[in-house]
Amino acid sequence: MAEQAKTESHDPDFPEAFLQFMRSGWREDPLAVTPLPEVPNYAKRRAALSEAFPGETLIIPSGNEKVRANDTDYPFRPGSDFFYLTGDRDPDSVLVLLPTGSGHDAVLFTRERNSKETDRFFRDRNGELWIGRTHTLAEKSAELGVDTASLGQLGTVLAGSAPGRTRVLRGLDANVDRAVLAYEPNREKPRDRELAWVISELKLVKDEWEIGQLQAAIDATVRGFEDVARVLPADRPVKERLLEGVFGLRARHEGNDVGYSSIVGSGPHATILHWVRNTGVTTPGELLLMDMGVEGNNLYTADVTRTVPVNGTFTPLQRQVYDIVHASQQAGMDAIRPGVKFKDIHQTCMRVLAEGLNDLGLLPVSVDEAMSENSTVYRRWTLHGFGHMLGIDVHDCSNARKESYRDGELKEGYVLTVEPGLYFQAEDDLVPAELQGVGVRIEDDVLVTSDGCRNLSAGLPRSSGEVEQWLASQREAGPRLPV
Ligand SMILES: [Mn+2]
Repeated sequence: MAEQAKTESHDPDFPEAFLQFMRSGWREDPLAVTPLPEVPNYAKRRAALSEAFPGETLIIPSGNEKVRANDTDYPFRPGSDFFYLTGDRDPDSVLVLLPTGSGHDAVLFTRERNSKETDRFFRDRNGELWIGRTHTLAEKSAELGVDTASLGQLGTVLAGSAPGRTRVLRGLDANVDRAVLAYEPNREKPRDRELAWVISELKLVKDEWEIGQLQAAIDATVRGFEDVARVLPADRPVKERLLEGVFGLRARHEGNDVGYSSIVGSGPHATILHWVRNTGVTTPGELLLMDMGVEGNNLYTADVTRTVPVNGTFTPLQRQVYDIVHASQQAGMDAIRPGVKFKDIHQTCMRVLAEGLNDLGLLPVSVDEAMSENSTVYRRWTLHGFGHMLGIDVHDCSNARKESYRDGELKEGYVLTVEPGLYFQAEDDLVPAELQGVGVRIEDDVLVTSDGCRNLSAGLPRSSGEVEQWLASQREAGPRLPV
């Protein structure tokens, strides 16, 4: 990228003649802004939050850019809760809900433009000459349907906020955290954490618009998996990063990005839950596990995993392991409906896995004993829970209280993953040699409906036979670009 125009050793001087010349002769074209169609959603969410905390000031920051090196930053993504309440994508912004007699006034404090009126236009790293046209406060207000104010005024507002009547979503913006000291007299009812969990719990039930956003991200993810299957050779190795890159192209082209670092695990890498280095190569005869999701343009993400036999056909033992995981996933999906406990879905999935491990002759104790709370030895090979909430975050609603999530009941409108797996580490001497280095996970995204659930990622095959047919037909169709 270009070097930044600020005072650094490699910067050119700014002779007065040059400064004078740069200050004149620019036209100012207005930005055509219209309210985003999703503006009512954000207003509705702010109203729900307002209702939960009458008479209190609520402060929700977007977060700041993080330096990668020198003048290069990591790509910025707004804080998920901030985005959920505003739709604003800029760093440093802060949403403040100020109490009024009847509710709250929402004000979005945000950066002013570095427009052509000041030298920052061409000298500042955030000048518009460097980063392109940004919104005026009025333009941002019109687009997002919320009052805006200059970030420069935020300090006064924060300094005036009353302890005991103010809550901050902490951990996002160190300046905001410092400006508003925590006021937590009651350990049982931590005020700032209560704000975090209330927002998380507001996010549990997805409305029609959100379900549409998730479905679009999942549909793009289905196409991304197809793209990958089409370039995966049956008979020779390719780099895991080729597959990561092909999926990433789909994600950038159709959405905002990938929703999390893609896991492309060939052979024994499939047993490493967070294998994101993707430095290996595929091996015909082995399995390939891919956990990848497109994050859509409104930041809702898919989270899908498929495990495929690289050469096109499962060996009998690979198929046996795969079919156990598939049966576990199906049992979980069959059990999902409103009123069922999240925990019970977990137990349902895990019991099928434990029974499968028993069939494989691996459990050192009976299935019942393995499933008892004081044993759980089966977990050596299952490693993680059956799933999690999905939304703007891949692990959505993570600040929800235990009683409304892990220990709670499912409700209509929840979207969650169902993703059991079996993992036999390469160095596990308690499993036969042919199982060492075998990992299988099948992950789908489901919507809880009034009487069950709907698989939003049904566009991809799940059973072993269907996976083989799908892989064959994708290969037959041949490689394609997203356009
Ligand atoms: Mn997942």
